[in-house]
Amino acid sequence: MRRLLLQLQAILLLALLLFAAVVKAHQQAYLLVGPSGAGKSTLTNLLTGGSGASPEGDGAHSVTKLPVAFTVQSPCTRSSFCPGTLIIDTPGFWDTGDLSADDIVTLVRSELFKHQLSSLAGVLLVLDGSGPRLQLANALQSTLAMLGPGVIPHVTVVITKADSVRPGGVTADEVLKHAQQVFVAAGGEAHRVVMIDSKTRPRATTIEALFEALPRGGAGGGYTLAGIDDLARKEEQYFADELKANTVTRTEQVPRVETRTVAKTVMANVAFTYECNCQKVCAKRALGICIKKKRVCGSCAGTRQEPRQQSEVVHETVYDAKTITELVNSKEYCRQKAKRRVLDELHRAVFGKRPTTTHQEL
Ligand SMILES: Nc1nc2c(ncn2[C@@H]2O[C@H](COP(=O)(O)OP(=O)(O)OP(=O)(O)O)[C@@H](O)[C@H]2O)c(=O)[nH]1
Ligand SMILES: [Mg+2]
Repeated sequence: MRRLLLQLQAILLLALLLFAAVVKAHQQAYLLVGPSGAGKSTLTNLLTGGSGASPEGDGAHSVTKLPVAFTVQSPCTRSSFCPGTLIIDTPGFWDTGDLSADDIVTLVRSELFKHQLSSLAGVLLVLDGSGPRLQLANALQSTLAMLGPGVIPHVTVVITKADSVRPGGVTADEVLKHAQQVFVAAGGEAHRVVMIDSKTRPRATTIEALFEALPRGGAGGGYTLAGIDDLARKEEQYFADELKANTVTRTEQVPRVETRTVAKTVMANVAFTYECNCQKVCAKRALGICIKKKRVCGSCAGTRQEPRQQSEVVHETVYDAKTITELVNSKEYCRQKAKRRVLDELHRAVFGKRPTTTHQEL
């Protein structure tokens, strides 16, 4: 019975470890960039399965004001994201309000840091395929300026609104072909350009088409944003600071039993003999007269008290001063505080002294 229980425990542990590994494997992030009104937020909602989670606009006004990460909720299939995947929505390239491209990257770093990720599995450059001009070349330039020159292999160009009627009778295929040419000229691969329709096609079909064109951001395959490793280093430094600040030292008297041998003087009864009952008896006679006497005594035994040296084992309670070092708050608390400090620093770097009332919390 005991053995069976142990086996069950081992199986349960293995299953938990497997589950943790699977969840960890799905912890990856995709960044959506592109001009305002292109359909980034619509796509974010489609991918995460959280309809309306990221507010969508009417295409005429810029809506998304800050980069925000959303987590995929829907169950995964062979060709879709799994729960835990992060989709980071961003403001439109040329309509970022008060934020510079650097600010946006700082906030994207902050989102990745919050979710303990150090790289992007892919970047989705979202463009409106219904307009008179795709502006892919410009958008690619902005993407490179924002994320760095090494990002191209990690970019997937997503052309939205495949369903819309284009001016001048241009077909969706022509838009796609043109985009592939521009992307290949910029160093990209043609199969990483995809045209989707988030509105009228079934969600599964759209995700499947998109999924085919995405780079797989598996182990070591992602794009690491410059400066992201510094955040982890900073967190470790702040964690060490917090541990120090939360450590107190006090002295405690700890009792201990000490055993030792001591010399002791005790009075003991000691036996002794002494002369007793002494009398004079005749030792020599001459002519009946005693001419010499001698003293004759008996022997008597007695006891008397005499001092003696004795060793004795004594047990004594003594107190030692012990220095005790302990944390006033848990390690987890220190870790959270260190993370918070890093995030606050990023927040300050972006918003500085500007009023932050309109900004969402980092
Ligand atoms: N017909 C059609 N409309 C779409 C598609 N994708 C997005 N839209 C519409 O395009 C408009 C703009 O979409 P958003 O998702 O808000 O665009 P955005 O890129 O997030 O815009 P900003 O937040 O301003 O940067 C909305 O009215 C969407 O409904 C699509 O595939 N087909
Ligand atoms: Mg948006």
